[in-house]
Amino acid sequence: MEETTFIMIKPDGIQRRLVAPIIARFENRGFTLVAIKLVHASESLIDQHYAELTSKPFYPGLKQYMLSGPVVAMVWKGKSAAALGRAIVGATNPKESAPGTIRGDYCNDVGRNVVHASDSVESAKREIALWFKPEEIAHYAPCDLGWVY
Ligand code: RTP
Ligand code: MG
Repeated sequence: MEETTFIMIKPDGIQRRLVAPIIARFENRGFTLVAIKLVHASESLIDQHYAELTSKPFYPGLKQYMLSGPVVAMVWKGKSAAALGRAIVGATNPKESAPGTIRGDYCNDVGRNVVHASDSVESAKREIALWFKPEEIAHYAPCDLGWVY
């Protein structure tokens, strides 16, 4: 089913010049970019984004990492975008992130894992509303020649 998901390139992804390769993976998989911006997040935005994790022992380090530089916030649209977005990003634990996934190709530390993907359709809706105003989401039909995706 056609869905949207929230994908974010974390500060280390930008510092490591991985913006274009990460975007390419979503384009290559046939997803359509409908929103994108570079944001240096506020503390409150990160607290809201990771609201479920604020009591975890690793949260202070996670927050410091997420505030250490700008991030690229994006909304991607396509079939099963939330589930496939997670598959493209790969597992949280570096020992389980398979080669071929973004994390499996670029990361070996859970605390420096380059990219975020919404973990469900419901999380995607919440995160998109948190990071984007409705008018920042583009509504357009990708050129469909009948044989591209
Ligand atoms: P994300 O939300 O960033 O896409 O990551 P995720 O779903 O794969 O993992 P989640 O459980 O939501 O955790 C969010 C981020 O917190 C950091 N983390 N550190 N044990 C640890 O030190 C630990 N566990 C999680 C990671 O940066 C993870 O992406
Ligand atoms: Mg998560």
